[in-house]
Amino acid sequence: MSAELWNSAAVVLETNWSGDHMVPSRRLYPHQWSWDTAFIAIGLAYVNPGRAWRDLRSLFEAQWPDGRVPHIVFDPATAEADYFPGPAFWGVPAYGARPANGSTGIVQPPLHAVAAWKVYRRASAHGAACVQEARAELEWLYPRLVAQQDYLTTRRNLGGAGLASIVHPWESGLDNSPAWDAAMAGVPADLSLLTTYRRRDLDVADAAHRPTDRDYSRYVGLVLSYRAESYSDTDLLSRHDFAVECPSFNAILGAAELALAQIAGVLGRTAEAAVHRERAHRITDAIVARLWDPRSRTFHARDLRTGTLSPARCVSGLMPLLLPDLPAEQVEGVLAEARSARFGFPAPSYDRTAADFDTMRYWRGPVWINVNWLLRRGLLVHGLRDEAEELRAAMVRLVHQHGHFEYFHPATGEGLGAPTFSWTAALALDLLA
Ligand code: 9WN
Repeated sequence: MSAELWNSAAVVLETNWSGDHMVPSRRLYPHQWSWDTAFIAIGLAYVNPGRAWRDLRSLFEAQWPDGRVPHIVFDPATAEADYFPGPAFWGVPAYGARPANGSTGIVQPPLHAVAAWKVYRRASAHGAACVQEARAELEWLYPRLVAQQDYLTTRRNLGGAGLASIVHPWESGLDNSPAWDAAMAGVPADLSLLTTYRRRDLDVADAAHRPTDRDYSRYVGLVLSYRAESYSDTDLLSRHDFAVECPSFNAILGAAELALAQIAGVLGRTAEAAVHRERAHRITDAIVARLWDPRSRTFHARDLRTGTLSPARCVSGLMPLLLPDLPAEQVEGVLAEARSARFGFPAPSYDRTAADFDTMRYWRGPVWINVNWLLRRGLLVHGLRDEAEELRAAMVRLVHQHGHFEYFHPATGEGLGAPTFSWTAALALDLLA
């Protein structure tokens, strides 16, 4: 089974390679996405480390002067009509080394330091030249990764407690998660906006599996609001309708500091390594102080506009397990939540017992491999080897039986969304290795 799965995963990554970057899916997502690039690099490390570095470079070549790494880097060879919202809609000047590429003005979870560290660690399996290349790539990436963290922990520190806020659901990577329902209720839903724009995703995916038009009208409205001030973060809280501290985004932010500490270590930057470890510690403390709910014993998203925690119990609430300093009370709570009837292995994106659990609709129920991969990593961080192995085996079975789909039905395992999806294939390689 594993050779067959390995080969099919390698084929997906070969097919989705576009010269200097990987697309998540040829039809649905024909550009480069930020956190996809991180997951994809983790798999490419096994079959083509040169492309893992190339992909990360292509993304960071589009980094903005303020340090933000855009959530999409557009491919100028792809027509505007092939993805909505495309480069003309975002209206962002092309920054950096690839001037023909536009980008979006929002971000995604900063998993790239974790990915770079994993690609580096794998290099020795490919020989001395590969180790040399990996070290040079780390040198190139390190200051850029630091700038990305600095952007998120300063300009996006909208709540003042040291966590990064997301200002659009797309920034979480968990687009229509119920975690945003309460906060999104305060965002005007102007359905007339969609008469001006055309949802390209509905041409290539089942409408019942995608966010609704109401969601999209809010997504578009939020981009228009951020775009109106050229994506400036100054005074954002007082003039923008969505600002949330997400437990998953911030757990990845903390994990990135720990990966940066490792990277700084191999680059001989000992003093910086200590600073990264200290930052990770502070992020962990802030996540516990601001996002832990002692009644539900899991983490929830905080809406900065109302100061309240979302009542929804989502897979994002399990992600702080990624942090090694997480206190025992929180580790136990999250583990109990993960093992409960609400989740189980592999974990669905939302509480199975919730009245509005939706088996088909994107981040409102289906199983996704990337968040389960992160959950497994969290289990390993806390020495929960049996649980980690159970989850690994469940993920491998799912992908082997149903294919490299974007997401999966949480009861039947049926594949949903894009059928040859890059991060599912890439992470399958890592799960098999
Ligand atoms: C919007 C590319 C991306 C992922 C996200 C996933 C989905 C985009 C969309 O696809 O979002 O960014 O058009 O729905 O939710 O996590 O990065 O794979």
